[in-house]
Amino acid sequence: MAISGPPAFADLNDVQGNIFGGFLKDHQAFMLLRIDDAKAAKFWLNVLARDHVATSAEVTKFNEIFKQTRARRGYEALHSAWLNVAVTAAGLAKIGVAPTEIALMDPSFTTTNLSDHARTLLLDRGKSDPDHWKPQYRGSTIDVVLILAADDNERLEELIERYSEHACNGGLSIIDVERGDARSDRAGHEHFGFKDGISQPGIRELGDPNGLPASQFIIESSVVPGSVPPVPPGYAPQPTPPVTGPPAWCQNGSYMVFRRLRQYVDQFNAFATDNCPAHLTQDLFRAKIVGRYESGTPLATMNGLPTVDVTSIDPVIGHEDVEQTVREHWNDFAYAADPLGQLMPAAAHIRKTNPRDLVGDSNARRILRRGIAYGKVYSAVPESPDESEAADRGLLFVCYQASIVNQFEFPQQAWANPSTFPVDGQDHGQDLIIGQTQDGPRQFVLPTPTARIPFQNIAPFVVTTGMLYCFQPSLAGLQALAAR
Ligand code: N7H
Repeated sequence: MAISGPPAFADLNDVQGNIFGGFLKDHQAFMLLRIDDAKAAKFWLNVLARDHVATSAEVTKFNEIFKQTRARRGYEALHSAWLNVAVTAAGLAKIGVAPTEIALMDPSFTTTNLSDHARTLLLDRGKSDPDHWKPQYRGSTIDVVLILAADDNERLEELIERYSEHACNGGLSIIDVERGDARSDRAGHEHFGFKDGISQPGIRELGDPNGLPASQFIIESSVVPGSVPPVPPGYAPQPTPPVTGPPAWCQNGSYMVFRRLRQYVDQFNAFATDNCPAHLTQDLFRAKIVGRYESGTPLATMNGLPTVDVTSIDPVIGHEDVEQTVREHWNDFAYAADPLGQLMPAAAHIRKTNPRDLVGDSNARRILRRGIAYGKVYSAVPESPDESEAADRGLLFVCYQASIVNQFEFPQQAWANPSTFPVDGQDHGQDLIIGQTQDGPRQFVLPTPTARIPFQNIAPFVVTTGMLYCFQPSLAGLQALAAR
């Protein structure tokens, strides 16, 4: 079999690897670092960019070869480890980027008080209030985030040790290390039990003719001052035009949103059990909340496939023969055929976060999701305390985009949180996975052919315990920053 790589796209050699490649590793670490010595840190950033940072070209090519090799041999023969680096606005200031330059970047990235921003804009309140976040996220001491990824725990531990020393020698100190580990019992599933990472936007430049332009996820061009038109003899020189775009070193970089989201699995299960209407199975009621069954099968008619049987149990579990066909059409659906949400409720998580054909700008809001689970798998009959509901587990939510305001924040703020979205004069409720309200209690409406069943006063199952807005410069961008 011939090994084929992704198509040529010159910038892939400059863009960091997790952005377009996706590390796809079961073990990842986010090292939260503070810059103590700016000069040493710049030297360290330069060394990282030159010798350590994985590029999107490397990661996409590796992922492609990995898949082909696994398909041919039937086992995972190839291994790799990756490193990427991201910087906060505070970190940029510490290495000497002028406030006037930082001010040209995404306005949410440059916010000086992320806690207030999260509280007022994303509605992180109550248990999610920034006052309750892990202490390291409450100040603005985090300057740099190192993202490490490996296939197994031992290799990741080695990387953490190696790069801790590397960072300390480079004038930084370690504030904390967030560990992410894929579920060992159900690969690719998050802690509530659902398969995750199914719907990702395709990228046109990477060979997907229906994909979105790369410029939606990386800063493609920056407008720099200069270019004063030539002045004919005898005329006064023209003033330099104002800078209107991000600084030049932002080119090929991407904004990384990091949200540490704790999941209360027992509360999610209890809500589903206590409220499941008589005409639905548990499986189906849970699927109505997310928009997909645990297996990933959407509650929507996939083009080219018969209508999903929404009266039965998860159609994929126990039906391995249909799995491949269903997988091929997993994202091939729209909502116009189900305007009232009788198949998939309007407030289902995936319908709120990507309303597809329901709104004109849905594609413009899309993000590249790169999160990973953290904590031990929940058990209703725990054999150790870390399997109990009291243990901390959830999702290290990570996404990349060219604009935090227009992409990550917009769907959370305008779609997931308001009960009135989609706008048709009715209340649909919040997205019960991530939706938040001004004053706590949430609601959810389940449309059926005969009635709209409301559920009221629903406490959150997902609680924010920390967050960061970062920028992941390109390799050239890192070197330009280091050279200042
Ligand atoms: Fe979500 N979940 O397990 O219920 N998400 N998500 N998410 N999410 C998706 O299609 C989940 C979170 C999106 O294109 C699936 O890949 C959980 C945040 C978007 O059709 C599942 C948490 C934001 C999509 C989950 C969480 C989003 C999506 C289906 C937190 C952004 C794609 C699998 C603990 C603000 C929608 C898939 C589309 C899918 C879950 C967080 C956004 C199962 C548990 C914070 C855009």
